[in-house]
Amino acid sequence: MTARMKLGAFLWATGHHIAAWRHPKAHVTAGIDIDHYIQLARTAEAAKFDMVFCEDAAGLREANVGIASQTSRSIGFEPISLLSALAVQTSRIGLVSTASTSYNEPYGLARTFLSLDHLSGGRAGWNLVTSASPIEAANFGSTGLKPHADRYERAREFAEVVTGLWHGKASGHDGQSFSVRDPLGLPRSPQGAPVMVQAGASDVGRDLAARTADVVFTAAQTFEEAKAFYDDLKGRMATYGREPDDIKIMPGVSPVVAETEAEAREKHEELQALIPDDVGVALLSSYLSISDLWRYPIDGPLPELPESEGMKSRQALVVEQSRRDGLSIRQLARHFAGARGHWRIVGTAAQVADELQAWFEGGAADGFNVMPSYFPGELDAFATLVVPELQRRGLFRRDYEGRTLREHLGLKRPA
Ligand SMILES: Cc1cc2nc3c(=O)[nH]c(=O)nc-3n(C[C@H](O)[C@@H](O)[C@@H](O)COP(=O)(O)O)c2cc1C
Repeated sequence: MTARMKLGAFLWATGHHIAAWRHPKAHVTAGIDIDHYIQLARTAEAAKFDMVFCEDAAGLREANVGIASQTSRSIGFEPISLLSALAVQTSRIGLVSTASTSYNEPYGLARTFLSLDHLSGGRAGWNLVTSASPIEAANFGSTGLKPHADRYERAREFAEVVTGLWHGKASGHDGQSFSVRDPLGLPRSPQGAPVMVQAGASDVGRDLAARTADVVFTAAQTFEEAKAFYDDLKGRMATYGREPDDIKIMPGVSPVVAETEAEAREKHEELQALIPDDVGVALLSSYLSISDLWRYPIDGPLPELPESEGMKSRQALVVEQSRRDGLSIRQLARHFAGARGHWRIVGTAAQVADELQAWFEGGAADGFNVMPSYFPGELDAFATLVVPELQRRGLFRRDYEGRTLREHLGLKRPA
């Protein structure tokens, strides 16, 4: 049987394009409309996606409230609460939420995700992040963002405690950052343990993924970048006594798809034209971890930057693209605002499927986290145009074979 790609539907209020909320067909208060999310989850489940995926930040995405209020994600539910509601409105699709190791404790988080796993019949996953934003740090004490290495050291111990609790082994943990006495008052998960997802692509982030993750969510702009990341991460697995196939690598992709190429381009141009320059530059600043990018001429090049203590991999991605393509600050801002640093494909279903197939069969991805530009329109377009094309090519399932998220993803059940 041909290998099948994995697909996630990345939910995000009005859409992944930063100006999605200005699109005439977008739903402006989507972030706090449960019916909107139920509709999206059902669309993704009818299309046989492996999972819905939620990001998170326990704080505003942008320090300047005037700018924050002009983005596609100024309001939204806490995602584990949201997924608990979606668990009872769906029956097969996986439910994955981001949660931070910097602003939680492992016992509480292990309990929350294992509860979600039980109440969904074995469909839960945790996307581990260390949280790179100083804005979030300010909501959890006044000491600011912890250094990158310290965040990851805490994350490593955090993951060890959580997986131990899920596997029924970690009571009695007494470590550097955490001390846990009791087991969770819950039986083992219907899928053995919730699925561990990880998003972080720095050197230490990759090591943590190779050690603990079942799935990695990543950002890449080109096949070469994605392939290099894929080979590097799969190559690290042996160090931790794991097989390359024990981890599924899923880059984000934001397709703009239509019946004809001209129509897809027009849709894309329409969205790009809605980005206010100051919003684009603010988003770029956050990826670069500098606060005063607006001081530099917008039609000039990026200034020299110190290495980030925030999200190292995203900073490197932006700098690399600016050098490769010689882009000005304005051009870079527009480019990244479109898909927030992720890969974008504009075209017909066949063109989108060709590109996904090339990454999948070329060994650069095991699947994709699909990031529709605006909801529900672009998720509907992907489900009705691209999914059938992938199915025709034998690249994607026509129906669920299993019931749990682990089964959908083809992951081993932990002992
Ligand atoms: C593809 C991707 C998605 C991410 N999603 C989130 C997120 O939803 N919330 C969050 O706080 N951090 C997110 N992060 C960043 C992590 O919080 C943080 O651990 C960062 O430092 C990891 O990137 P690094 O290993 O490249 O430094 C994401 C990182 C990547 C690469």
